[in-house]
Parts: sequence; C-alpha cells; structure tokens
Amino acid sequence: MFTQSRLFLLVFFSLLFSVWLLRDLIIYLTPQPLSTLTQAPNNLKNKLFNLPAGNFFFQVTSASTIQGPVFLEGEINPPDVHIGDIQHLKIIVQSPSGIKSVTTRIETDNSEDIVELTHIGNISFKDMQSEKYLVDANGKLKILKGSEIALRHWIKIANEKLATAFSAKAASGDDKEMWEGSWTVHDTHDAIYHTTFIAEDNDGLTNSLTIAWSDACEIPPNGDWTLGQSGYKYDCTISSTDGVENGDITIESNNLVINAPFAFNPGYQININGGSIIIGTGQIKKTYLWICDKDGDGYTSGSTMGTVYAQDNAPQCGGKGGSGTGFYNLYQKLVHYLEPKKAMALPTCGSTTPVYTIRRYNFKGTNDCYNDSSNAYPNSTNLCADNRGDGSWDYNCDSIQEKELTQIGSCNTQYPLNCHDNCSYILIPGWKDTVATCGTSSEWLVNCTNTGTCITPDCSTACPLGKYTCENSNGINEIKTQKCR
Ligand SMILES: [Ca+2]
Ligand SMILES: [Ca+2]
Ligand SMILES: [Ca+2]
Repeated sequence: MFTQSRLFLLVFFSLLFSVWLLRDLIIYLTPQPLSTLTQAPNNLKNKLFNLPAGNFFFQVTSASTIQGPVFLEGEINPPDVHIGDIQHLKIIVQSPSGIKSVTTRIETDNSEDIVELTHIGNISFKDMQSEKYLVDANGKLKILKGSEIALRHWIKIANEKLATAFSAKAASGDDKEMWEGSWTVHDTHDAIYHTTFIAEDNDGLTNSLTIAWSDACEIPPNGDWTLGQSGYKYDCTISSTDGVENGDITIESNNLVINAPFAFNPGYQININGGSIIIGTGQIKKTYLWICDKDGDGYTSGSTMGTVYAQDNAPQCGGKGGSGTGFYNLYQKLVHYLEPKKAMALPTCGSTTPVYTIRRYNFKGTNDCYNDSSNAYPNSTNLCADNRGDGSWDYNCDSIQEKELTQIGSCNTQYPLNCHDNCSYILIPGWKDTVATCGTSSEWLVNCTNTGTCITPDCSTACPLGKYTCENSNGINEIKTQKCR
C-alpha cells in the first residue's frame, strides 16, 4: 500500500512535466541524414589542429527531426594520438528499436582504420551529464539556464524510474546503450584526422557522427553562417573562440564540434535542421564577439585577426579601452543597437583617437601598417595633407608615399592667326615651379593672363607664321597643399 502511494505520487509529479518531456523525447526519435560529406577540400586540410588534451568527453545536440540511432554522449581518449598509442573510444547511442552495431572509422593521413565497438551495457540518465542545450520542435537551439539544466535532468531521471517501475524491462527506446572499443595508432595525422561513429539500429536505420579535427569552418566575420549544402559543406571543429556576428547559424547537415567558446548575438538564433552539434570542451554563448584594433579601422596590426573575445562587454585591449562601462562601449552598444553598419564612424586624416576594441563584425583585414590612424590601412584610397602621426603619408600601406598632384603648371601660348590680334594662352594647371612634397603648400597655377600682343617686325602684310612673338603670360597662382597616401 505504502509502495503504491509512493508510486502514485511519482506518477502524478512526473505528469506535471510530461508535456515538456514528451517534446524532448520526440526530439530523440527524429530523422537525421547521414553526414554526406566529411572531408574538406585539400586547400582546407592543412590547418593547424588544436586538439584537446587528455580524455575528450562530448555531448551531442542533434536536429529534432532525427530518425534511427541518436548519439548522446561519447569519449575519445586521448584525441591527440601518436604512433603506438592505444586510443579508447566510447559512445552512448539510443534508438527505439535498439542498436545493432556501432563502428568507428578513423581516417588519418595515409590510412583508414575501422574499429568495431562492443555493447558493454546500458546507462542511466543519473550517470550521464546534464544537457545544457535543447533543440525545440522548430529546430531552434535553446541555451538552458542552471535551474533548467538541473530540473530537466531530474525529470529525465524521474521518468526513467517511472518507466522501469511500470515495466520489468524499460521500453527498448529508453535504453541508452554504451558501446566501447580501442585501437592501436599506426599512422600520423598532420593534415587529415577524422573520427566517425556509425550506428545502425535493428530497423536498419543508420546515422553517423563525424568529428573532423580541423578548424577550417570558414565563418565570415559578419552575417549568417550555414553548415551544410547551401553553406560550408564539411564537418568542422571550433577550436578557438569564434561564432557568428549579425546573423543566424543554420546547421543543415554535417557535424560541428564545439571545443572553444562559440557565440551568436542576442536577437539571432541557431537553427538545427539536420546534423548535430557536438559539445566538446567549449560552450555556446549568446553574446558578442570582439577583437583588438587600436584605431578601429577594422584592420589588425598583425598577420591574423588576433584574439577573439566572446563576452557581453568590450574587453581590455592593450591595457586600455573596453571597460564595459566607458563612453565608447555605451556608444558602441547604442549605435550598434540602432544601426549596426554605422557603429564605426571613421574620422579624417592624421592620427585618431584610439578605440582599442571593435566588434568582430567590423573586421576587414590584417596587416594594418599604422594602427594609430583609422585612415591608414591596406588599399586605402584616402589622400591626406596631414601625416599619419608618425611622419609618414603612406595611408594605403604599400610602403610608398604617393603624391596626389605631380603636374607642373604652364600657360601654353596660342599664336594669333592675324597680325595685331592678341595672343591667347591655354592653361595646364599645376605646381608653379616644382612638385610640392607631402604636406607642404606651394603656388599652383590656376589661370593665365591673356593680354599678350602679337609683335612682328612688319605688320604691313599678313602675319606670317613664326614672324611674331607673344609676350609671356603672367600666370595666376593660388596656394595648394600636397596630399599623399
Ligand atoms: Ca587598425
Ligand atoms: Ca590603421
Ligand atoms: Ca602608399
């Protein structure tokens, strides 16, 4: 009797949350096409791998439309292997019909190894990690808060107990099967390294999960990013802080491994229409991305974008700026909120007030030759009378100080056809005597006097060509300043 009342309470309590849970359970029973392309093209293969150290544990967040085997968690120990090492592989996978087999395919530079995993038993939710992300029925990823994570995990455990209490054996679809195996490494992975788990269930449905140990995801600095056929077509791994600014993330297919902070902006979303997000050593954050750029022109001073920060407030760069409460940050936030594209108003010539930090969407390129002026950057078309601030006028970073105006001015004489007619002059505008140097001012010919008179030795007849002279024009000059870049 006592046991029955406890059971009744458990049923009642669980039903309170069953709508939410039912939706979640449906998520586990939805279709996922096989990752169709797992190898990046050759030009993307030679990226530096940033492999996690030690045992690599991961959780899988899949599309809510998946059918057949669903991957939940896994371990690869160690991920960074060398010849002679033994690598252990573990995966927890679930299917309504039960899992028939799990195979791991490891592709390295010169070989591909197939490791058949063994079903070593089933695991309870209480022995699994709490899920931090949820894909809703519309395929939108939700980042769960601390209390939601705990509650959701508790409900899963409660429902699992409930199912067990009502049946001597839980429905096969509830079985979270643990499969394990190992292999001895005998090849290197300088350019290629993929680990693919392939699970087949008792209905013959197959799904795969690929961890491409490569950070070539080709995410643009600004705007939407899609993983799948209409975007980046290969599995990839986030191994340094990255994300999408001013855009949505859509996973159409393939697998994205999160081994570093991965951000998307407030007001945008992650859609998982297919494929999976594999949460490894990183996390997904709804926040902003920032980089350091002292003059704020979008060009970083080195050969790379530099460190990327995923946080709500601008970071400190160069020990300054980005306090999170400073005027610039407030300005950035306000302008960005109102009109993102105009967040960075560029000042004119010369050295500029440093801003130190910019949003990642403003990134335009590398190799800023002078990071103290937002008017000096590679291929700039700005021409300036003031030097950059360091005495140089090389505003377009080609190591040449190109002058805007190099013409010497002149008044070219036009001889009259008839004797006694006035001479005329055609102006070629230009510097009066010599080409002014960058930033200096000098006389610039802007007009010619037109008062010269034809003078011939004998004007009794028609004025024969070459038999007259014209007085020199007195050019009219103004002061002009030489601009350079
Ligand atoms: Ca710059
Ligand atoms: Ca600059
Ligand atoms: Ca130049």
